[in-house]
Order: sequence, then C-alpha cells, then structure tokens
Amino acid sequence: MSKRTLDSFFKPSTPKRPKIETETEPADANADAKPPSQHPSYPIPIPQLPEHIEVNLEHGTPYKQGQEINNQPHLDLVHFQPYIPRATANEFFKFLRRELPFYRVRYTARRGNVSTEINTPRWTTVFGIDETSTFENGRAVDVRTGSPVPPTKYQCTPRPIPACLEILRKQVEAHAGVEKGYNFCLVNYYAGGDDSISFHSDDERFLGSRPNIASLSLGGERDFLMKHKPAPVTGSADAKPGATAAVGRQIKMSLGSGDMVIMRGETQSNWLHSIPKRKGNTAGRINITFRRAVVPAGTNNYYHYNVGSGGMYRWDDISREMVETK
Ligand SMILES: O=C(O)CCC(=O)C(=O)O
Repeated sequence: MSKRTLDSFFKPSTPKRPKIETETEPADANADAKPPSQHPSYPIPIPQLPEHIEVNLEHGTPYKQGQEINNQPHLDLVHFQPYIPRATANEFFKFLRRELPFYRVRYTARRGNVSTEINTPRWTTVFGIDETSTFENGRAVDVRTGSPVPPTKYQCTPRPIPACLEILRKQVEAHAGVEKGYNFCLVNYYAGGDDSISFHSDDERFLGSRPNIASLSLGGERDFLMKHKPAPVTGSADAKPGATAAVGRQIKMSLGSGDMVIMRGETQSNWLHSIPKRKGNTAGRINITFRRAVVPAGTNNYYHYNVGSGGMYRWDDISREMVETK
C-alpha cells in the first residue's frame, strides 16, 4: 500500500475508526494493484483486497467493542455488533463471494452399520494447516525439523490462507486475546434460507481443549441458535439409565453484516450452535471462522468436509448464482 494513499486516509492522530466508509471503489483503486495470491494448491489465483477494504479492516476494527455474554452455564461468548463497519462488511462479502473457489461437498456419514449420503447444505471452502506444519515461501514444512512435509503426511493438499483473508485473520487474532494464533480459516456461503448448518459443536479433539473460535458474518442477516447439550441426570434414585435433562435457555442471535461472535472457554464442550433454514430468505451470507488445529487430523478433516473431491464452484454475476467451473 503506498504511503501517499495511507496518508490520505489518516492523519497521525486519527482515532481508530476510519473517516471514509464507502460502498463504491475509489476511481484509482487498481492504480497500484498488488499481484493476486497464487499457490499450486489453489485452483485459481485469489486477488488482493481492494485497498479501501484493506484500510478499513486494518484501521476500522473493532468498529464496536465486544460485549461478553456469560450469563448461562458454561457459556463464554464475546459479541461484536459489528466488528467490521457495515458498508465495508458488505463490500468484503461481495469480494469474497466473487473471488473464492467454493465447493458443495458430498460425503458418506457412517454410524455403526448405517451409511448415509450427506449433501452439505451450503457452499464451503477452507485454508490453513495445523500447528505441526507451517508454510515457508509457499512450501508446507514440518515445524520441528523445517523439512518439507512428506506427501504421506496429509490426505489432502493444504492451502495457505490467501492475503485477502490473512489481513482479517491478523486483526481478529489481535482482538480475540488468543494465546496461540489461528491457523485455519473456514468459509461458508449460504445462498439463501434453504442453506443452513445443523446443530453441532466444534469440540473435536484436534482443536485441543477450550478452543477459541471467532465467527464473522458478512452479507444477509441470519439467525444463530445456541442450546446447551443435555446433561446426564445424576443424584436421583428414580432416574432411568442414560437419562438427560435440559440445561439453560436456548439463545437466538440475529447476526448482521460485520457482526462477530467469539466462542471460547467451555462453550464448545457444552453448547451446540446452528444456522437454521429460513423459508423465503433470499439474501446471500458468508460466514468466516478462524480456529487453531493442533494435529494433522484437523487438517485432514477440514479439507475433507470443506473442499472434498467434487467440482469447484464460482460466483457468476450474470446468473447471480454459484456455477460449477471446470
Ligand atoms: O454460519 C455460521 O454462523 C456458523 C458456522 C459454523 O457453525 C461452523 O462453520 O462450524
């Protein structure tokens, strides 16, 4: 970013919030455009953020301070309303929808002897690598030895976080108070109210204990539901074996463009969350989560469920939908 352009946004004493928040790109936005992020693992080059979005992310966040929500058992949230100024968030939404490769992953879920074919009800994509490896000059290397990771280490080809998301990762990390940084960025695109994610918790062992997950919303507003996992009934002579009881009250938050929820502490081991289907909702929405995976199982899992082995989709601005791209 050129000093001249930065100076035009800020004086040395300017408070954190940027003065300019615009829905349209300045005329000279591409005058000194940086080259896109490229990597052998990317199916397409991923452009750099337009400079005015980058400036607003770096200097305009958090737009509002986060509010702690911890008024129910095991609940530990921080809610930023919004984290990114709304107009910037809407532009960032359009940029990511247009520029990222997306996937509609199908997989087989096995429970005992029963196999079920699952069509993930949203578009997904993922970048990152667990903490046993890192990218050095674009090459995945073992953190301990510094040697390139052998091809047998992962069942997938890990993708480095592109510059346009790396800028956001650094900002969120600085405001989330995490001990160790986020090494994964998962992106969901919900085309409308038929797209959803069912109740689940991000409590896999590959995230370690008490995972800190930052979840950012861009674009259309959607309900975010949380409910406590049922607790085993103990201390009652009448309780049937395996009996459970409800704990706490269900939470419904309406997440708008630029809002961010950080889930931390005991939240994931005790609470479930979902984005339910909403008939008639036609607004597209992107959700970005930042997490830290601690072992290779995390890398394998995230690429399996968020890239998979099917075709790639890209946003088509004429038909205004995701289109499979060869
Ligand atoms: O879209 C959201 O807000 C939730 C996403 C989510 O729960 C997940 O990616 O695990």
